[in-house]
Formats: sequence, structure tokens, C-alpha cells
Amino acid sequence: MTAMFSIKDLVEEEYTLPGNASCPGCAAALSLRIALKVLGPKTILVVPASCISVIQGYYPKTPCRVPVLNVAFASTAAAGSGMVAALDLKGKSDVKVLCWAGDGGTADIGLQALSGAAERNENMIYVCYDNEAYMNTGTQRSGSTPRAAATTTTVTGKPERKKSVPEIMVAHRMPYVATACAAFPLDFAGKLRRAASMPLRGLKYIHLLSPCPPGWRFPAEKTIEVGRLAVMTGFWILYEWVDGRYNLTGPSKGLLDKSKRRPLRDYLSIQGRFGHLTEKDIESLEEEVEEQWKDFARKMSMT
Ligand SMILES: Cc1ncc(C[n+]2csc(CCOP(=O)(O)OP(=O)(O)O)c2C)c(N)n1
Ligand code: SF4
Ligand SMILES: [Mg+2]
Repeated sequence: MTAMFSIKDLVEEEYTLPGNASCPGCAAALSLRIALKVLGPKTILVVPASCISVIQGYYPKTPCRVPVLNVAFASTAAAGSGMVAALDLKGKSDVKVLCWAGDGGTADIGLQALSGAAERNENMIYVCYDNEAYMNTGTQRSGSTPRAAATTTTVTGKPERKKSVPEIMVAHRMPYVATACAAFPLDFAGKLRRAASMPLRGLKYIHLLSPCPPGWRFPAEKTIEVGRLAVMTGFWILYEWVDGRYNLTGPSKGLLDKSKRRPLRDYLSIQGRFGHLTEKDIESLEEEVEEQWKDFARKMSMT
């Protein structure tokens, strides 16, 4: 289990300075700020084309106080692997490589590079911040967009289900896989700390749900509320997979019992991307959430 991370464990030092190019209420920018506080200045950030490549700044300006390597869309995990090899050659064992890519850059175009890096078990941390679409180019659907969500390329709702990248990563049997949500920053910080302090070399993967006000169509001040509802309704499960075992974390620990979860419609109704749903659509998504929990309970009992 992840040791509790307290707000007092967050250093006051900032490694992303105020005044970046994100939209108001951007969970990705908030989470990057937390991540760099946890990992500290001896971190090299590897980012592909995405909102984060905009947030980390247009040359020569940047809010980041750590080195940043900007790479082509598909290549984050490959570029991170090269960075790890270079650091190894130089004997710099105290520098961490943090790959930070969007869902499009992870679930779709970057999946091959990520799978290769996971197979080689490269010694780095990979965070996919999942805003569930290609936001930087105008909210096109990705493999990680949930079923029924409207995007500019699925205007009546995405017909396919969300691809589970964390489960694909578990299949690679690397040292650490976890999910997180930007609305639970201490849970996320604890997982990052655990990933960074593991004595075992290898790839540590965290899939971070990252609410996006313009893309999900909710007011900017509701980012944390939306993220909390994603977890409290059971739509998004917080867990870790380590030493071959699954653990629920944070509020998800109490949500195996369906009656403890908030109604799913509380999460759906707060976002414009689900505004077109009929009663039948909502019931079908409720069934999907229940199925996802049953599947999770089965996996926990098997490990
Ligand atoms: C090979 C390639 N194809 C397309 C693009 C255009 N492009 C830049 S960012 C982006 C969207 C990235 O989506 P995601 O990885 O989910 O990150 P987000 O923008 O949502 O933060 C796209 C399609 C590109 N830069 N390179
Ligand atoms: S589009 Fe969404 S993810 Fe991108 S900067 Fe704006 S709020 Fe953040
Ligand atoms: Mg995205």
C-alpha cells in the first residue's frame, strides 16, 4: 500500500512557475505542478505534442524550472528510453526521467513506443494525463475517450468503449502501474513518490484522469468537483498494481459496494459532453460502471 502522503510532504518550492499557457481550471497543469514538487529539481521532463507542450512554453519562454525535452508525438517513451541510456552512460543515477504525455500520445499514437519501453523495462516514470480526447487540436476523440462522450469527431457520442491503457501496462509485468485523478492530488503524489523511490529499476506507469473544462464542457471552477465525482460515482477507479497484486486506493477503497457510490448521473449531468444522453444511454453507462467494478473485484480476488 502507498504510504499516506500529507499536504505537509509537499515542498513549498515551485518547479512550474505561475503564468503558463493552459486554460483556466486545467487539471493537467495543476498535476504537473504537484508532480515536480514530488520529484524535485533533478528531473528531466519528456513531453510530446499535446496541451502540455504548449503549457511548458513556446521557446524561449517556459514556466518549467527543470530541463524539458520536447519530442515528436509518437515518440515519448522512446525518447525517454534514450534519455535513461544517456544518464546511465554518464553515471547520473540521481536524475529521474519523467515522461508526461496525453491520452492521444499514449493510448493511440505513442502506444507502440510505450509498449517497447515497458517490455525493455526502462528505468523511468511515465504519466499519461488523460483528458479523454485530443484537446490541443480541438477535442477529437481518442482511444481513451469514454463511450457516449461527444467530441468534435463523435458529435452524437463515441460508439466504442474506452481503451484501458493501465491494464495493457499490467500485461507487461513492469514494477508499478497505478491510476490517479487530478482531483485527489495527495493520492497522486503518494503514487509518484512510491514510483520514484522503488529500489527496483524499471518502468513505472501512472494513468492520471485529468478533467478539462473546455473539452468536457464544464465551468473552469468545477475541475476538482468533476474529478471527485468521476471517482465517487465509481466511473474512474483509483488503484495500484504492484508485486502482482491490485489494491484500491483513496476513496475507491470504499466503493466496491455499489450502494456507497454517488449516482453516475451526478457526474454525467455536470458536463456538456454527456448532455445528449437519453435515459437509456445513462442506464447503459451505469451497467458498464458496475461491470467494471465486478471485473476489478474478480482481479483483486485472483491476485
Ligand atoms: C504526428 C503528428 N500528428 C498530429 C499532430 C497534431 N497534434 C498535436 S497535439 C495533438 C493532440 C494531442 O492529444 P493528446 O495526446 O490527448 O494531448 P492533449 O492535447 O489532449 O493534451 C495533435 C493531434 C502532431 N503534432 N504530430
Ligand atoms: S484544453 Fe484542457 S487539457 Fe488543454 S490546456 Fe485547456 S484545460 Fe488543459
Ligand atoms: Mg488528450
